[in-house]
Amino acid sequence: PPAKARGGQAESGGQPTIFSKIIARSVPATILYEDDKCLVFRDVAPQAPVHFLVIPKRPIPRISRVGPQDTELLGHLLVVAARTAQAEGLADGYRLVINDGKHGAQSVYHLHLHVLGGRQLGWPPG
Ligand code: DGP
Repeated sequence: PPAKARGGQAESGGQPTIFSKIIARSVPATILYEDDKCLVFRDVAPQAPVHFLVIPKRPIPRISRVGPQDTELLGHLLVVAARTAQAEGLADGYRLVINDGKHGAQSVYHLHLHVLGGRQLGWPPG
């Protein structure tokens, strides 16, 4: 069956996620970029030849929870995503995805941008 045919996980109430452990380096990841506000690392279950995640260090659980105070941070994540895509050689294009909640098939409740590329992607997504 396609990955995530069962839908996403329910949000579990502000608990730290595996991504907090990746930020703290207590869980290993292949890190592509880091600064004081964000971390970029390869997805452990890549859905394309290039698949990495851009996360804020501050653990916002999901995109539907952001507020006006997050505007600058969200812009920064997009700029870092685009710069890292360029560094990864995705000159023919790529896709940015943010999954939100159950219907969005979100499984980790620490906001993250997926960047997928390196092959022709289909549209619409499942
Ligand atoms: P989402 O379904 O949008 O919440 O995506 C979560 C992504 O996180 C999923 O593509 C797999 C990835 N992921 C989950 N656990 C780990 C991990 O421990 N390490 C890394 N590198 N990626 C992970």
